[in-house]
Amino acid sequence: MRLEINGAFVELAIGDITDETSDAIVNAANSALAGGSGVDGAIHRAGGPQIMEECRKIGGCPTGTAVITTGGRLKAKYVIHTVGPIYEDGLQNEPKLLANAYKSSMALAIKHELKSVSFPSISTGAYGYPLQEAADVALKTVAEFLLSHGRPNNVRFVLFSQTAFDAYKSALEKLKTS
Ligand code: AR6
Repeated sequence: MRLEINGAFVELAIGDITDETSDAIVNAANSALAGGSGVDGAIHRAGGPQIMEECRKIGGCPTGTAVITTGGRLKAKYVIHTVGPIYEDGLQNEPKLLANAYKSSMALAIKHELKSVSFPSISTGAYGYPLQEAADVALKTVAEFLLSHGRPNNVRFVLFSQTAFDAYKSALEKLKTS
């Protein structure tokens, strides 16, 4: 499923993000860049130790910001590590922090002249962000970014389950009609 925005494409897929061939895949990291479970664990396992070596040198990544490392053994050349908010009650600035995580990642992709970037569903696993709300924030933020920048040319959301795919599909359909 795909939507064109300002000459760029937003695409939804079901799959494992570590198989992506985009220029960069985005990691749902923690602010210590210490590695962990979920997509973070999968990326470090598939990409090998070089990614963690660079993370250690960088040292950390405050919530809502992003940093870039090698993709190590991954097909993707780079990993953009971003940190979404831990969801508490929705009143702790969570939507803004989640939007900032997507914006920072997109800005870093442009800075490095990357044409394609693949995102997981940030904050919706261990960090507990309600899936549909997170999907709405993710797609609205990416659409707004593409409207003003027109790049990166291809933004893919790689969802790990049919449920996640359906939530993002519904968010994409809302965008089409807005
Ligand atoms: N490919 C695509 N999506 C995946 C994959 C994969 N291989 N594996 C899991 N997901 P989470 P968070 C989905 O918990 O909520 C870590 O310990 C998963 O189904 O990975 O941002 C970090 O170190 C879910 O929908 O990230 C942090 O401490 C989504 O990815 C913390 O978890 C995000 O789930 C970050 O939590």
